[in-house]
Amino acid sequence: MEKLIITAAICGAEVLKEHNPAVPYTVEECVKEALSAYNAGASIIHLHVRYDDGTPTQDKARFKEVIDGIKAVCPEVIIQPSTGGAVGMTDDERLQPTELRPEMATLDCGTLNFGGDDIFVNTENTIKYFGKRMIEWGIKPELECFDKSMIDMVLRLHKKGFIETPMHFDFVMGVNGGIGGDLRDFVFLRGSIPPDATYTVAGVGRYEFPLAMAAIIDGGHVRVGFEDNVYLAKGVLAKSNGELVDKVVRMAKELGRDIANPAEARQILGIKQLNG
Ligand code: KMH
Ligand code: ZN
Repeated sequence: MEKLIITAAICGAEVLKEHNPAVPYTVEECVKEALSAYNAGASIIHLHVRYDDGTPTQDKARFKEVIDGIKAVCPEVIIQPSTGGAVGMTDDERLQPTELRPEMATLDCGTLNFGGDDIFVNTENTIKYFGKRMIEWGIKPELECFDKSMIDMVLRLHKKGFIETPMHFDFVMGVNGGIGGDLRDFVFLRGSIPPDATYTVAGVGRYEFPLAMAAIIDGGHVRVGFEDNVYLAKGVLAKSNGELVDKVVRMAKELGRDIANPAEARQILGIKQLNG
């Protein structure tokens, strides 16, 4: 079976130190968390950035500071900035980190309720705009799908030339407003992507490790990290993103699945252009 790519979503835009004091805000904290995840076996860092007080930002300069810091300590890791940012940001605000020409970036593939009164807006035109930018600039999109309808959107926009193959999906499962995180939901999404596509699964909260297990068995890939879940086990806060990655590595080892390093991850995902 293909080696397992582990993505660490180290920070997110919504999770706070109140949820887990190890959630990183400062540049130094982000670098430390990225390094802990990389040392544990992550080959991709999915990156949001914050100001020092925890406020999420898509500011290009802040991204550059954090990316430079991460590259100084683990130069080979793949850095995947978010273009989702936080609810309420404009398209151009969200796209700022793509100006740094990263190898990868997320591309959110539909609109959904996002807890309480929030709506995470990704209109068809937004997705086309982001998709076109990523093709032009040689950035591999991670196609974030929070529901089955978003996979259908991807397949339609691929036919229209806004998304290229080979496609790499991220099933984000268990967000209030998106698809749930049960095994039947996973099987439904997994069976809805083209045979030559790759995927990673990001289970939110209590779904993180059961869905990781399903993807390990299925030959898919796994995302973990504070953005999705702050617990190592029920009632036990993770001390670092590295602890969450390490748990996935242990699960994979038990099941006989080897872990991909960043060079192997690039090969599996068909990342040709070493941007950034
Ligand atoms: N923070 C969410 C509203 C992404 O990174 O592209 C969006 C998000 C998706 O986290
Ligand atoms: Zn994100």
